[in-house]
Amino acid sequence: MSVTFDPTEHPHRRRNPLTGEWVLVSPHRMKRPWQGQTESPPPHCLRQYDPSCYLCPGNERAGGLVNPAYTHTFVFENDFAALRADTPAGTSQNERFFQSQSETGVCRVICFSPRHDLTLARMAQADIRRVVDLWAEQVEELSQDERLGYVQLFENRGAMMGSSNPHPHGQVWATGRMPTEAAKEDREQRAYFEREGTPLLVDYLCAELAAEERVVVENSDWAAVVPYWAVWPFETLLLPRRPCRQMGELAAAERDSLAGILKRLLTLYDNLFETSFPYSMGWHGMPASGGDHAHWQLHAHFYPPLLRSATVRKFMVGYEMLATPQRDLTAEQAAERLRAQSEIHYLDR
Ligand code: H2U
Ligand code: ZN
Repeated sequence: MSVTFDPTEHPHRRRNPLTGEWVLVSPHRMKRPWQGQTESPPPHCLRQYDPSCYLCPGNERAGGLVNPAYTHTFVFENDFAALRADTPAGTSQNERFFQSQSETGVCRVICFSPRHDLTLARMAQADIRRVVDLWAEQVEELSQDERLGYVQLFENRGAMMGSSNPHPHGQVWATGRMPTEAAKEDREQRAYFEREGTPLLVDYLCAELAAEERVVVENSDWAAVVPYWAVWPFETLLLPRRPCRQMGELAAAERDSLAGILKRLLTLYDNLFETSFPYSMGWHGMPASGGDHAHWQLHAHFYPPLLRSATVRKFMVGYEMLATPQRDLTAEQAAERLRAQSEIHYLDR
């Protein structure tokens, strides 16, 4: 006897329309026991100023330069930059097995606050707004440089995600060529736009707002959803409601409401396991050069590794590395868990 397919019960796969890739969802599997590795939670009670921190105001960095006594945000060229603006052009594209292309670029570090002990979640909304402005400025400035084709803003938050320092900071890397993830999204968004005449993610957000079940937070300009095709347990996608290709196109009111929704989303994250929630996040927007990019819709991805608690993370190993990403908790369940959290930060209660 065959039973009918029920995506809340039965294993299935879901397609990510931004990349064309699939994720395997196994909803029946959440109760499996865990006797593997647990992580140490991040330290509580950091000092507001740490004399040994290379990002705190007035301190010396590894390269010997001294940070100014900055009072809000601060950007500097990465002292150990992975890319250089003066890399000579060259390729070995005729090689069958040993292809290489020179890559030009710029790497900067962005301090979000002079306060060593804060995170974006715990900063005042007006101070998060300054970070939004700085992100937009960096993208605008680097996009002017004709050697640069794509500007990637990101933040590694927490030691679990490889962040080198708890001081609130992110990075910007700009490259001559489109990086892998942006290139996939460019391809899929372009194909959708050519077919439908509207940006993929504008239509997608309309569908999510109508469905409601994966929406985590929303305001007049923005919404965050656990995307239907999420791979990480509590992954979210943050989207503007109106068509907007890049951060520089955001009006003042949209920057304020972005700061507001970021604070709310990150507070839900921290409250979920009552820990400073680790994640890698980053912005994807239209490339820096060539064409009107009407198919592009600005968005931020949040990829947090935690699965069950502050100390049990999801490992992307085995089947994920060799076959396809897999998840147990469904996107709908994850969104419901996040929505159920208080919007008051657990450290402020
Ligand atoms: P994380 O975002 O992974 O924490 O990286 C911080 C960056 O800061 C890292 O790329 C740079 C590192 O190269 N850095 C400096 O530029 N100067 C320093 O004094 C230490 C770290
Ligand atoms: Zn610091």
